[in-house]
Amino acid sequence: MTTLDEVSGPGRLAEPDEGITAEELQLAARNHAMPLEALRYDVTPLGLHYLLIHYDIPDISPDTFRLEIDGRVGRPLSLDLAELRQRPRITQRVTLECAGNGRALLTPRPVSQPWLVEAVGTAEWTGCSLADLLRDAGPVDGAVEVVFTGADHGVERGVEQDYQRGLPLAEALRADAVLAYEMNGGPLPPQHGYPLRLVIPGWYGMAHVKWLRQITVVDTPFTGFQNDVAYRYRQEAGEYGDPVTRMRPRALVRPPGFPDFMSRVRVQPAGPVRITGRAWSGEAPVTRVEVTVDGGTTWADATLGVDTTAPWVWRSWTFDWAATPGRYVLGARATDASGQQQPVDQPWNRGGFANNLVQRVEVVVPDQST
Ligand SMILES: Nc1nc2c(c(=O)[nH]1)N[C@H]1C(S)=C(S)[C@@H](COP(=O)(O)O)O[C@H]1N2
Ligand SMILES: [Mo]
Repeated sequence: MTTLDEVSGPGRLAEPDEGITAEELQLAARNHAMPLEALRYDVTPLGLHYLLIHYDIPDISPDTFRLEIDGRVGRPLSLDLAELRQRPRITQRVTLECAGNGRALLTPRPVSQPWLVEAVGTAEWTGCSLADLLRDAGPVDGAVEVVFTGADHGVERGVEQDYQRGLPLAEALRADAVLAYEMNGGPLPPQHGYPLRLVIPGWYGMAHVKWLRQITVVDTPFTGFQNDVAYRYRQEAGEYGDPVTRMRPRALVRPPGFPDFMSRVRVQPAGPVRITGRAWSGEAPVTRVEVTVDGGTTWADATLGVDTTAPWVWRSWTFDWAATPGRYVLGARATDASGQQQPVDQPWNRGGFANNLVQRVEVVVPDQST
């Protein structure tokens, strides 16, 4: 091996009958999803929140850690952890979803982290205000974007890089953008970005840069790999495509009854059963959730919970079902205030992003006569 291209090939689509590869399994074992039964919690307990790490978890010493704020600012800043903690604390409850959620269910399948539907979680993020820090540094006239650099390093499709994402300045100045050093009331764990990460509510996961070490204000749009190459909606390999930004609406059903070990098909005793789940959107608040028990042929409205604290937090819903013996395919679809609704046809793109096709939960209600 003499060039990076030899270890890091181009993105590809699976062949028509190609099963999940050992490389996809390797990624899936590192980056776990949220078990669907955890939809019962308003705030996902640590360890049950999904995880996505492109390279390795970096080794960062809290004693030498510094956050640098530089670029097109009047007063560049350099802060250690104690100085970050001295700033006013803010807490935001935020639902995070990986942009690749749903990828492995696409046909053809883009070969990458093979998510099904459960790459999601909701956490309470505590830290200091990004907007306040940026104001202290003073972006100069002409500043358009802010580039966030992580301490993790790797190679992706032949490009060696630190994990970096650019964000429009107006988004970075939102009052709810957090530089988080705590998760669910405890220290930020290594896998979620210790000691510091960005949380930018409403956006798909890739924007929430972990192991954040540098914030650079720039006066031209950022053209780094994760913005210009990786996270774009494209149909053809050569296309530039549109950027992946906010979460599209999605509802998930908490699978009822109990599972078969291998197939995960649910066994639900006959009788009345309350189906529950969560729904979210990063574009606009969820306004409606409908449930199907016949794989999408017919729909009925669910009852939305009143627990929403912010538009970017998943909302609970319930649906009362009279289960009679038979086989069923349960699913739920969300609609948000912008009028977006989950599709019944797969929204295919080459990267396998934002596949919010309605979930399919197979349920068997056995005959009670034994
Ligand atoms: N530095 C850095 N930040 C990162 C990533 C990464 O690999 N490196 N992965 C991103 C992606 S793709 C997602 S979906 C979220 C996942 O956050 P979580 O692991 O805390 O759930 O982190 C984002 N931030
Ligand atoms: Mo992601």
